[in-house]
Amino acid sequence: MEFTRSLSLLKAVKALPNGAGVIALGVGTAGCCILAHLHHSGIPIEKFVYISSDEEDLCYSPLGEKLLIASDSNLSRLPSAVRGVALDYIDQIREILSCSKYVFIISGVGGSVGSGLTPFLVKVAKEMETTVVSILAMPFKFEKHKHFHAGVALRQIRKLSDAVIVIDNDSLREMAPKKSILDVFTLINDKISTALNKLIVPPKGREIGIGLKKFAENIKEEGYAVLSVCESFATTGDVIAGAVRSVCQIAEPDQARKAMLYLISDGKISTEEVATSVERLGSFFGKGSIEVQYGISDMSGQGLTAILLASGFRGTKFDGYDPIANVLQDIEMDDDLDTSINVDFQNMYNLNG
Ligand SMILES: Nc1nc2c(ncn2[C@@H]2O[C@H](COP(=O)(O)OP(=O)(O)OP(=O)(O)O)[C@@H](O)[C@H]2O)c(=O)[nH]1
Ligand SMILES: [Mg+2]
Repeated sequence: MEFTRSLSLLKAVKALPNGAGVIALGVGTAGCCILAHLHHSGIPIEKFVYISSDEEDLCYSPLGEKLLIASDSNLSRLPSAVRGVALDYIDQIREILSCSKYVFIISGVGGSVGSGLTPFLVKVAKEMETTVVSILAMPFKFEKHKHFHAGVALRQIRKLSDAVIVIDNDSLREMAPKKSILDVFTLINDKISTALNKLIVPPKGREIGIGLKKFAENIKEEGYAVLSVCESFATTGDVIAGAVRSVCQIAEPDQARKAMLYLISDGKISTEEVATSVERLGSFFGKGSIEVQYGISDMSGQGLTAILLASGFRGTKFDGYDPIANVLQDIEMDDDLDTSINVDFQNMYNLNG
């Protein structure tokens, strides 16, 4: 057991010396904010890049590269129009992505910037033959006006990316219903950052880990992956049940094909508890037949945290956010991304006339 663990650690380190070749892009307000948390966590990623149409989004961290996709304030802010403006920045985007092996693209969908730029960035990254993992925070239930753009963007991003991790802001919000929305975002972003850190970073010290290679292999398949994080001072069983409940609110458990469970313990989790938890998860998802990768670290005095990433879901509850795609099922009207460009017909007319 010890030997196998050391061997996988060795492979992960070999594949990823100090995160070389790994790039993380934060897109729009939510994406830049989540990226700043991740950046601050010290995760070994070679390049952090903040991209938005709004300058203030680029200031969440004093570090990292920044790309402002500046558009005229008189122009439409529809996602397709933001994408149209981004066409002028394609050389800079290719330069950012050059030499990348893995690209994490993080955004909140539903607004114009994340929904507009994320599918475009995924498309450019895939043309450069890198592995693209998109990590998407979905709008709250009450943000109904954002659901359509979120649904369309989610479908486009799923089609283009190697893997898509969906995060339900609502399920994480339920942990602190009385807090202000900005405090809730800080809490959620912290949880996302801890979860990615634990799942991706090779294990060190008193840890059993998963590492980037296994992480990518596990989620790189058809369908969606769903991330949930549950914290509690109760038992291991309770904290895992909380994480499982959050996943089941979003997707059908029978459809899951793989799962990763990471437990941050208070130093008191027994081998028996770990074995039971992993076995229960395996029998709960995917009609009782899925493979569960697991990781553990000890942080005394912190209570218990269960990070669960289940993958292989053919759909999620967010499919309903794009009713047109639901009606058309698998029929694609246009394979390419809808992109609006601004043409000044008045000036064209004057030039010709
Ligand atoms: N997890 C998380 N979600 C956020 C955060 N900020 C906003 N969101 C959610 O992400 C979705 C997209 O919002 P924004 O990121 O603000 O939108 P945008 O891409 O900047 O686009 P615009 O609204 O046009 O500026 C919304 O539904 C928000 O609820 C954040 O810091 N963390
Ligand atoms: Mg914004």
